[in-house]
Amino acid sequence: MTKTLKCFLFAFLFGFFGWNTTANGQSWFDDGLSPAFHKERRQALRALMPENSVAVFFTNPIKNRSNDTDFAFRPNSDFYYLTGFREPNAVLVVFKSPQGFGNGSADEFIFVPARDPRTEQWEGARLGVEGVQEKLGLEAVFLNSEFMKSPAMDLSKFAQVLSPAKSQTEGGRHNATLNGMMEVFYTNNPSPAKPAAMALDKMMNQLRVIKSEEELTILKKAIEISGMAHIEAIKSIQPGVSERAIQGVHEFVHKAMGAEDIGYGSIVGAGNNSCILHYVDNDKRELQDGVILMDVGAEYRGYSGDITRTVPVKGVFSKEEKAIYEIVLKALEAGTEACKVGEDFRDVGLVAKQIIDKGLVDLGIIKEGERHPYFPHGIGHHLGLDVHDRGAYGKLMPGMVLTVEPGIYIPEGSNCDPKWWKIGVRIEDNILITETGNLNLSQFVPRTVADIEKLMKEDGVLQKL
Ligand SMILES: [Mn+2]
Repeated sequence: MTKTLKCFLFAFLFGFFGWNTTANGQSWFDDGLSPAFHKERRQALRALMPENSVAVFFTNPIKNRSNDTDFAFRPNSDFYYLTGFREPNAVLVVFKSPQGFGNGSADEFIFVPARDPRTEQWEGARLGVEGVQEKLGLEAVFLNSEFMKSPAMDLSKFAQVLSPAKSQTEGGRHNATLNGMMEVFYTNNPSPAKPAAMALDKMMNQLRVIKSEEELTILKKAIEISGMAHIEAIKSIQPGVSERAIQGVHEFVHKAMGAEDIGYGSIVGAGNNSCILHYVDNDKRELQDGVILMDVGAEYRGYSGDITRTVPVKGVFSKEEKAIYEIVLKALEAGTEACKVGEDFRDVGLVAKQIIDKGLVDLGIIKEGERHPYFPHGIGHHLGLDVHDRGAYGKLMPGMVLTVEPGIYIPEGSNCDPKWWKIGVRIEDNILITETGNLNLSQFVPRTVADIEKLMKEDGVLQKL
């Protein structure tokens, strides 16, 4: 939209309808985590912080997509976890112990954007200072324009200023070059806005790795939606379909069931594309045969599901596809079984790898003891606000939610009989560790050969259009 058009529309809409202050839900979720949850988590963080320290969290930057339009904003997960606030340009400051300011004292400050009719007309309602106090329960709330002016923001008196690694704030490893340039810039042009960077990673890992009942309720909903989408997609697959249409079925079900977003770029790859681990182009059309691998999850109130199913385009597995599939399924079942309190997650990976290695030897795809490239990734990861969630990988504890996702990928040109080429199979479930064992939260999505072939006989939403 051009600036001129924007100005015209603004004048038009503002002139006729005035300023509507009804919140559109962008600022916070009224059915997400509760203010009490966020408050308790800030208290838990405080308990882990060293004496005379302060922790500073910036939410995510806004990323430009094209000319004057931006990517949809998503808050930084740590920031959201501690506050529930979903607007950009915000800073949270958590003190180990209360700090005096004005006539009182507080052990945490939050700095947020000001309310502004012009901006809200375009981008939706903001909470502002009063809104954050009322809806999110934070008490010491200031405008972000006050951040560096506030006398209490002189952080030099603290023994430690904790803040996330700069690369995390700015968007991860793919921004390494940009971040490096910014680092050089900030070194040569010291900015008072940049506190000494010390990673809060370990503390946040410890807090976020165990899910509370309140989080589990939301995470289970995200997984339920993701699973329902898989079932509808599996039913919709038949010869002639495109990867994109199947992606659309997943994301349609997500939206229809109330998910606000996808948890990560949807992966829908058929034939040789099933062998590309993070394939997100999804642009192959007129699928006729082979397998189609779908690694797709919905994001619901910030939490992501992460389910993978691999099914035959024709509705029936070929002999070779079935042979590979059965090995991966066996590895999934053994890996899931091994997910118990006190077990080491790395051992879960070894259990699955041994089954895959033996299966490949039995089929003559590799020789005994041969190193091979057909299972190149880890067995799984923590799942939560981030699809690859925070947390160390060691002994399993109750309240952890992890994925188990073995796979075998044999791309065209591999060093084996060409009859195995273009078969990529991954099966992924979401596992909650309990006191007595585990709960497979994506159990309801069919995964055996028989159950998948049976489900594929049904019509899906694509056939009903
Ligand atoms: Mn995964």
